[in-house]
Amino acid sequence: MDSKKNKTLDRRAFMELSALGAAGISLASMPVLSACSSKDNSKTVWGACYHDCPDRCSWSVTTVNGKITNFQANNDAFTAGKLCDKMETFPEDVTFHPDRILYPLKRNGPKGSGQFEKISWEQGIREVAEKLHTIIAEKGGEAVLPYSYAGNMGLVQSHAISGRFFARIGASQRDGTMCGSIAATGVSATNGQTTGVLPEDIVHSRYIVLWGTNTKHSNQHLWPFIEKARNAGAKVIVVDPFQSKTAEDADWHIQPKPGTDVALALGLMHVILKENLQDQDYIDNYTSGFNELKAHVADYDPKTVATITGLEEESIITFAKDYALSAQAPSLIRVLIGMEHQSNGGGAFRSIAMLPSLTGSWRYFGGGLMHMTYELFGSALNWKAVDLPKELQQQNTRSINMVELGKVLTDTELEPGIHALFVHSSNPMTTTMDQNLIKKGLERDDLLTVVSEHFLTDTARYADYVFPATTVLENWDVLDSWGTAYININEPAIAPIGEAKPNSELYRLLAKAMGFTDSYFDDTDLDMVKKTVTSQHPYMAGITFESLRKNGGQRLKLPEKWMPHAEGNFGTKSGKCLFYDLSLKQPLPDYIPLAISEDDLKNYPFKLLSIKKSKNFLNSSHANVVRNLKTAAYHLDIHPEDAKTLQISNGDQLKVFNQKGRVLIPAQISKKVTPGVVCMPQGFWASLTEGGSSANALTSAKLADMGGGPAIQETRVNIQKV
Ligand SMILES: Nc1nc2c(c(=O)[nH]1)N[C@H]1C(S)=C(S)[C@@H](COP(=O)(O)OP(=O)(O)OC[C@H]3O[C@@H](n4cnc5c(=O)[nH]c(N)nc54)[C@H](O)[C@@H]3O)O[C@H]1N2
Ligand SMILES: Nc1nc2c(c(=O)[nH]1)N[C@H]1C(S)=C(S)[C@@H](COP(=O)(O)OP(=O)(O)OC[C@H]3O[C@@H](n4cnc5c(=O)[nH]c(N)nc54)[C@H](O)[C@@H]3O)O[C@H]1N2
Ligand code: SF4
Ligand SMILES: [Mo]
Repeated sequence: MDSKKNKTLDRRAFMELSALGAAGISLASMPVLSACSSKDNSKTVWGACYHDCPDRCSWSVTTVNGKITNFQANNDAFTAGKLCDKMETFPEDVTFHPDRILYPLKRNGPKGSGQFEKISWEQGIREVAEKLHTIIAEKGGEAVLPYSYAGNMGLVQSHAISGRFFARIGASQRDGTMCGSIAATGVSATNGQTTGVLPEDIVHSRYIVLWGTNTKHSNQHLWPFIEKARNAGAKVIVVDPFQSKTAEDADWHIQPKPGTDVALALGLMHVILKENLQDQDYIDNYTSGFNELKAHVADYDPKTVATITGLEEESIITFAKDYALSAQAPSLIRVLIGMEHQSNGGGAFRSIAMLPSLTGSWRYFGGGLMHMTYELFGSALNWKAVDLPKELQQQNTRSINMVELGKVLTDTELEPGIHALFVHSSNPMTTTMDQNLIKKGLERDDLLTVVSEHFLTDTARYADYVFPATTVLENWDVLDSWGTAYININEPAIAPIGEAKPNSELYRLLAKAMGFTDSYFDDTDLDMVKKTVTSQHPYMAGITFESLRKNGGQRLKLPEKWMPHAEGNFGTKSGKCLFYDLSLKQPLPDYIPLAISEDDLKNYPFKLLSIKKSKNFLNSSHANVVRNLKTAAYHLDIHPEDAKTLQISNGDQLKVFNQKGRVLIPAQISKKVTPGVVCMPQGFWASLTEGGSSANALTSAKLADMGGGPAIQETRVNIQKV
């Protein structure tokens, strides 16, 4: 991949020419000042990973005379003394990376060219505020679209001040549907909540189904707990259309066709009920709609399900029986997010969530369903500190689904159209669907694009103004978690590098320049951190700002044996698990095949999975680190039968294309996919790939059945050798 290297060099050369190369300083020689020092000028602070990762690791950072001398994983039960490979070298890879943006930039070449000049913060803020005033006066506040997402999950830096700023100007609201919305809506339709078994308790499970989740990549700190269960005799089953690293290490890899999980789950129910393996007492006491479900799954016999899923009838029957007979062992299903991005994604999560109530595995410690944990923090924290103040809560401005960014930026009928786009903590040119349409939008001369970033990402290259953001080592924050029960604060270890400022400060400065004097812009980051963790909720017993600052992250004080549904107590209105819900468009989950025209089937015969295959990327973050690029699997997995038909050999350069765009990528012939399915990694920056486009050049803004999220994996493509 020489071209990749050259492009990196080009960008570096540009940075140096623009006098930005001064950032190229090694970790050891970085002359930064710490906020406060002890006698020997050394200090250690606690921090936590800001990524959109279920593990939410924590660490300590030691500095001597303001230089980082140690960056170390916490030894708590979950982080267990080890960060993932991508984060172990975080200071070098991100904070001190030579390409890091350290000064405000103003575009001085065509949009997308990556040509910028250095400007002062004063000039940048003044000019952006002036332009914003004009746009709001002429088009209205809704002509402004804020676009931030999963790049930084800290409660302060993700939304606290930026949220107030955009509400204050009456901007359009960004509906954050891209990750987890389908899954959470699906599971909640059944259980009324997503929180089930807690991650550590998987050690008590003895039949573990990792359904559509690549634990060894995406949830790495759960794996040691699974190993522990395994050592005690647990079986691990992975259900995934792709042979992931996790599937390779499983006792059984069940490989259905993508998007058919709802049929598989209903098929398991069919067998369980036919064999009378259900826990009728649990069903009678704690669920509703059993009779309707029973009648419904009668249609999902193993033969029908085998046809839909591509699995053997025998496998479906064995899976159903093993799962049901292990209910007391107990059995646990672990779901996460990746499987949601299908047109039947919500239905899949909804139906899978019914299985533990059918078998009664919730009654046993370590049994049931494991999903997300963010609800634990919902009442525990003092959210008022970071959310909108009362006077801004009645926002009635329009909401724009973030998946449709390309569409709204190019929609000439939209009233008002989008005339200002503010991006922070996201890289939509790489991570959002329909890359070419987004590019077309970002190329508009009448669009003001403002990006706050660490790097000149694919998105930042299209900005009119780029503001340098601090990294997690340079700012305060508080981090809840969607995958653990730990709460963390993050204390800055070093002063901001160059002229970088926290996201919060960017929006405070903009608010001031816009003439806003509202007191809610005066809350400092530290104030907000302190207030957020100051709470009388029982889960926060013994947890204070001081204790977190002294000891690092703490686990919420939850009841000792967390068995949320041992006796029902579902989060639904009735408190019951809902097998059947008349209030939903589909009262029962059903497999609804996607309508595809004969022509499309013929022209685009392959189904494309574009997933988080590169262990050392976090979506598009860390994807500019040369070491990570070298080890990343940039190839298209294609089954030997398909390769034979297309006369493709290993390593052949391919053009993968459809109506939305095309991607150039080498072939890797492998049985990791089944015939008719191909798989490429997501997260690669288009500007660093040969051909200048990456996975989302092929995806569309098509939505799934629930939650308003994208059916990313419902993408069809054709393939040619180039
Ligand atoms: N290393 C690394 N870790 C990450 C991330 C990363 O980019 N890199 N991203 C983080 C983020 S943002 C998230 S949301 C989580 C996601 O965590 P996961 O949900 O575990 O991750 P994914 O890799 O998106 O999806 C997992 C698996 O779902 C499979 N899958 C796709 N379609 C289907 C289907 O129809 N049925 C079934 N059964 N399986 C299907 C994929 O093949 C993939 O192997 O990971 C987080 N952790
Ligand atoms: N094809 C395909 N597309 C996908 C997915 C998929 O599986 N397949 N997965 C989807 C999922 S689950 C997710 S969560 C999204 C994630 O998509 P994004 O939200 O775009 O996440 P990242 O790619 O991690 O980009 C985050 C950017 O934020 C920047 N950043 C980090 N911290 C800060 C900060 O403090 N301040 C500022 N200003 N910037 C910061 C980083 O440098 C990085 O460039 O991608 C989605 N896109
Ligand atoms: S990305 Fe995930 S596994 Fe890696 S350090 Fe952060 S929280 Fe831990
Ligand atoms: Mo995500």
